[in-house]
Amino acid sequence: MNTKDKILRMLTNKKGKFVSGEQISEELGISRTAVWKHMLKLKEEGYEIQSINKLGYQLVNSGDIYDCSAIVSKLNTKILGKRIFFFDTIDSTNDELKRMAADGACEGTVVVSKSQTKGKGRRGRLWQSDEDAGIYMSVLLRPELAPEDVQSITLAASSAVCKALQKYVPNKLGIKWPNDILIDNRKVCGILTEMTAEPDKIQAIILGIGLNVWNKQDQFKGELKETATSLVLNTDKELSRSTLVVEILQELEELYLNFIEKGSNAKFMDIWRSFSTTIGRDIIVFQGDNKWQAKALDVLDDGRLLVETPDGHRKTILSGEISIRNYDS
Ligand code: BT5
Repeated sequence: MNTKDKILRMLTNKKGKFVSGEQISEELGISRTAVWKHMLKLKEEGYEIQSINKLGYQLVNSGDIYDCSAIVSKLNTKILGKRIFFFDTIDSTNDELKRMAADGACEGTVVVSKSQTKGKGRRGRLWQSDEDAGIYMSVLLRPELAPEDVQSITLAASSAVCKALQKYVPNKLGIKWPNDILIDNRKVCGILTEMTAEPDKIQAIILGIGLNVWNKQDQFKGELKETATSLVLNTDKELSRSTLVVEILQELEELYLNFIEKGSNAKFMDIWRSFSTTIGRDIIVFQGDNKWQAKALDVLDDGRLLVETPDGHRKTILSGEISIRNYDS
């Protein structure tokens, strides 16, 4: 962390209170003039900083300043985001992180971009990734897990996102199996989990999260006008993408470490089930060209959906699409 980011962190931690120039200069071992110059730079970047003689400096408002410093200054994690690469634009944060992973990037490396030119969903689908509208980020994980456990990571991620978003849109969030996060049945966030693995061991998981934050309804293209939504359309709380990135990473780290270190997925399975809009519903399952009806009974610990067909047979579904009857079109 450079000196300017350290100062920003001190101000952020004390938001609403003054921090004296003397304290900053002593803690960071720099002159008062240097502190003052860093404050000027932060103000140029858009931070509203009040300075009062004898009291020092106070961060009044950081609005939606979205860059690496804004994230780093708020982040309090052990591994996730210890290395962050922030882009104005990129093809896909997942593809960029995959390239970094192939070059040996460490667990917890995060790629964030303000926009994507080839944002992608599953099976070659597109993810609308307008500049200054959403969060597009990917997290590199290297757990010692078998490849079949990868779906658990998707469940942990959607649980973490819901936990982070809950305070902005209380009682409105739902998760549709396997990876859609919905507000009032419209998609606000999608998660794309990609993996490289040996037959019995995961090498790297690239966990991509796309979250609509500032989109207006008419900014969505084509059918998304009817099916997508964003946070700003559903909350009057103050929104900051850097804060949201931090909150998601912190929630994700807690669930991920609990899973990896204690081998327990109970925590995120409970959260996942509590947000599920799928369990207990009549659904239509789409698998390749096949389409059939079932009732969703539960989600198993490994992420498979347990369903019952109309003739009473129970089956599990590992991948595919579902639509919820009398709910989706
Ligand atoms: C997903 O796929 O929902 C996963 C999306 C992951 C996007 C992130 S952004 C950061 C990282 N880098 C990437 O390149 N990707 C990840 P899927 O379940 O296949 O859903 C894709 C479908 O969602 C599309 O076919 C559209 O119908 C819909 N969709 C596309 N863009 C959307 C948006 N911005 N908001 C809501 N729905 C969208």
